[in-house]
This record gives sequence, structure tokens and C-alpha cells, in this order.
Amino acid sequence: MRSKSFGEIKNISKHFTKKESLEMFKKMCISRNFEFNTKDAFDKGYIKMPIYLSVGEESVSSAISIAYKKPHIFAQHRCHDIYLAFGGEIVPLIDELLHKPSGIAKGMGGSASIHSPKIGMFGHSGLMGDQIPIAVGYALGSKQKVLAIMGDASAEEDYVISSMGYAASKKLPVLFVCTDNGLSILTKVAVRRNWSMVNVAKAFGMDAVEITDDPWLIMHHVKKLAKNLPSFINIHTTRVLWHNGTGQDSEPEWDRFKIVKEDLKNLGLEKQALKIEQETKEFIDKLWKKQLKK
Ligand SMILES: Cc1ncc(C[n+]2csc(CCOP(=O)(O)OP(=O)(O)O)c2C)c(N)n1
Ligand SMILES: [Mg+2]
Repeated sequence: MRSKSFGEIKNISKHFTKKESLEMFKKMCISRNFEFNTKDAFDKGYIKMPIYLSVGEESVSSAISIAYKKPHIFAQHRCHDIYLAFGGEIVPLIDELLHKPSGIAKGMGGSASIHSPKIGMFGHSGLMGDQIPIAVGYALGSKQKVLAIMGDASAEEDYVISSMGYAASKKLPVLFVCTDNGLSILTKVAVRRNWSMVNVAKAFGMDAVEITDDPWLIMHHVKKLAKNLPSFINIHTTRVLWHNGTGQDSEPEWDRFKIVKEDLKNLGLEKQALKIEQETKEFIDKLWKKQLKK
């Protein structure tokens, strides 16, 4: 069921402008390089808290942020990429992870609770899935556009499913996203359940799709789903590093970053993409170096 081509639409990348494709790729590069620097700082002992890295999953938030602009964001513990994709400032996030008072939550929220009123992102409490009923309540009270992101394991919490049902009944403006890396820490989704979230969402009457983490495919579907909220998208992706921390046990099921670079080459954007990749790395490395020295 899980695969790098699940739900693929041939040549979908050609339906997007050069600007959109490169902007999306730049976000992927920012997130990926940020996470590699976080890993490095953790391995060298600068970071003393548990960290939840998004390496391998960066296409999901990068694509959504292009297709679903300026929502109020309710994410969970694995969320550095989401903060960065939606325009969160880089230095305050570095400082947060380095326990500094200049961090976005004064260095006390940490990796799992990235909170930023500036971009409308609400920090997570640590209780799996509780961001979903809170997101639904926020949409009910404010009637404003909400992005509610869960992992494939958090999706299994009863309060997640019941609040999605409520959102469907009340036609609330929420895009529900399941970042489905197939894992709850180490337990694979196939071991945990025999049902799919997309069928749950459809049973509530929502528009719902299940796809792989091809960013163009995500942008295509999210643009459509955003027109009829609430709606749901389940995206198969791969977690490269440990649930918490920086180790790696095995190769990921697929390497989306590499595939995206190939796709950009096929679009005639190889040179621009390489330049973005190199410049982003230099830029993020420099910022980390500077903050680590302070
Ligand atoms: C209610 C609850 N149960 C268990 C935990 C311990 N826990 C933290 S994260 C996690 C797995 C989360 O998996 P998923 O939602 O798929 O997100 P991922 O880590 O894969 O990104 C577990 C079991 C918790 N924080 N809250
Ligand atoms: Mg998971």
C-alpha cells in the first residue's frame, strides 16, 4: 500500500509555474539543512532536550504551505519543518533549540512545542493528537482558515476522529493533514490497524485523498481540497532519522529529496535548483554557526 508513487498523476509537475516549483524546493532545502544542523548540534551536545526531526518528510509541509496560504496552524511534536515552511524566522528557532531566552518560546518550549503567534502557529502540549480538537474548536470560534496536522498514530486517538466528525457536521474551515510516515515510534501502521483514515474522513462526508509525498501532487490536491473545507489528505512519507534524536536504523523506503531533484531536472530547472540547494546550505550553516558561537 505505501509507495513512492501512490496516487501519482503523470506529469503533474508540469502544471505548476517555475516560480512555484522553485519556491517549494527552496522550502525543502531550508527545512532539510536546518534539520541536519540540528542533528549536528545535538550530536555535539549543545542540545539537551528531546528533538523530533523531519528529515525525509520536508516535501509535505513545503508543498502545503504553497497551496494553502496563511492558515492558523495546529501541528504536533515533529514540527520544525512546518514552522519554517510557513515563514517562521530561523534564528529564534535555533535559539529555542539551544535553550536561549531569545528562542520563540524563550527557550522553554523546545523542539516539540514550537509556538509562534507571528505566523499563527500554536505550540503542541505533548498529548498525541490533542491539537486536532483544539484546531476544530479554534475554527468553530473564529470561523478562520485552519490547518490541523496529525501523524498516522495520533490519527488513531478517539478525540481526533470525533472532532473531525464534528468539523464535518458543522462545515468548519479546516484542512486536516495526516503526515503518514507509517510509524508510531517504531510500530508500523500495518501492525496497529486494518482501517484507513481516508475512509474515516469520507464516511464523515469530507472530500479526502490518500497520496504519496510528491510535492506537486500534494499542491494539486491541496488546492482542490481547500475549496471545500473541511477536507482531509493522508500523505505517505518517510522518516529518515529516529523518532526522537538523531540515529538512523535503516535506509528510508524512498528518498523524496533525490526524486524531487530529478523531477526538477526533467522540468529544465536543474541549474536553478542546484544553486538554491547550495546557497540555502551555506546560509543555514552560517546562521547555526553564529548562534552556536554566541
Ligand atoms: C496520548 C499519548 N500517547 C502516547 C504518547 C507517546 N508518544 C509520543 S509521540 C508518539 C508517536 C507519534 O506518532 P505519529 O503521530 O505517527 O507522529 P510521528 O512521530 O510519526 O511524526 C507516541 C506514542 C503521547 N505523547 N501521547
Ligand atoms: Mg507516524
